[in-house]
Amino acid sequence: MNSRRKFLAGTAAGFFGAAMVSRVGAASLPEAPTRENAEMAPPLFPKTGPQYNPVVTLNGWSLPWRMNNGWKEFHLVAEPVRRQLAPGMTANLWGYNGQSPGPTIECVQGDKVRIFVTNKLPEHTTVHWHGILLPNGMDGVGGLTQPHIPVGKTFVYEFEMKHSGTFMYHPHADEMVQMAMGMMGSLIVHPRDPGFNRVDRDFAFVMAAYEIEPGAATPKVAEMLDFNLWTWNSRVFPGIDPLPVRLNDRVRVRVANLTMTNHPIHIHGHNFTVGITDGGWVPKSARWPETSADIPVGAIRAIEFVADNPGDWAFHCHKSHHVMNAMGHDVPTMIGVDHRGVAERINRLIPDYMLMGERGMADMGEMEMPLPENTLPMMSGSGPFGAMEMGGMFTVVKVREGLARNDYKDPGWYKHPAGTVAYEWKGEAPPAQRRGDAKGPAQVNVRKPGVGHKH
Ligand SMILES: [Cu+2]
Repeated sequence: MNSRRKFLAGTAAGFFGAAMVSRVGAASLPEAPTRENAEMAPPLFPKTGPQYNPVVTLNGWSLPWRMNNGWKEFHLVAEPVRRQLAPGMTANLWGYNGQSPGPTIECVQGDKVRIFVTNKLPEHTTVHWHGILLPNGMDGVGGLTQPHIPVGKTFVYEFEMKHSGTFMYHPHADEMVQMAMGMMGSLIVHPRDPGFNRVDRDFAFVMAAYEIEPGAATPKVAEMLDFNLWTWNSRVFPGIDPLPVRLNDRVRVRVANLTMTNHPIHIHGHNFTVGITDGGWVPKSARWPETSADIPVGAIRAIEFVADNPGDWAFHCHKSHHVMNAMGHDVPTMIGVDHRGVAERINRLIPDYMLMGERGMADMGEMEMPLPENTLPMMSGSGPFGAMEMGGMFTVVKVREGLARNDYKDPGWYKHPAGTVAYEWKGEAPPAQRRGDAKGPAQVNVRKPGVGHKH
């Protein structure tokens, strides 16, 4: 993280003009820390103000803040960013403070927050605080509750965090374009009592979908349904960090959905309950066990479980097309079709042409196919047993004994105790018995149905 001092100095004339920041004065505009990479930052423990148990943002970070006369002050800068979706592909997005999504904002119930928003986009914007109970004029709906933030200007939002939970922020200005470009972030309000529903590891991410044609870098913002990159915090597998957790930790994963479709988020080897929605905490008596939680569009669910089963557990969206990268959907099914020689003949005309295999598509997980610049294989990632044939909204929860309390480093692949891995049957296969084999062709008696049910 480096500071934005250069930017502040370079634009001082336009930036510290009379119209902005009236209440607090230009001199007290807080720094806007920025970040250039997609590495998962360690939890940001509070140095001042009420204590809380911070979250860890998947491939992201939390925005530092400062206290000013009882107000917690943050500074978001809306701006074009470059985001690596996974090694091999970088997208031109819009985001906040150097990255898309923007940094996670963490505060505590009862906090008075003041959020400065500077607009460095090529068009106007606003910020809406999704799920927060606040005064109408702070709600961030351009034209309805405030004038839009013009290019180059800074607006100030001030409100008290009345209830704890999991929320998000995103523009309510040219929404289709600005959200399709990646403008969003998590907003966490911790309970006043740090012991309330406490967990040992608390993760957060926002889901976004992009349509970026192979070889391009800027999303097609007019796309409504046919996206080819399904992301968690604007990353796709194998670019999404694993979630390392200590055996028997209480774990929470807060998932916000800003795509155009629902995502059934599924975990292996454990069951969970939904502990929070964007409306608040779910009472314990109203929770039931699940292994998939469907997260509707524009909604948030925080799942909670005890990580009592050691291993590397798949954690993914259960829509099979959402665990693929950059795939075209107009590929014909070739299973069972003998098309030997066809691909070779087409290849003479279109050198990189490839057909779906007649045995399925699994071969593509291993194949080293030449790809255009700046795109990702549809199925990729390799594990200790070979190709994982995944992409998109997929990662691994790594449950391990003996991790240190705040150790979020990847512990590597799970070492299975002897005799606990599925194995090949090497005995003799019994001869296949077919129905009727013993007596020759089966006899079929057909009887015409009569009137009524007697016959
Ligand atoms: Cu999905």
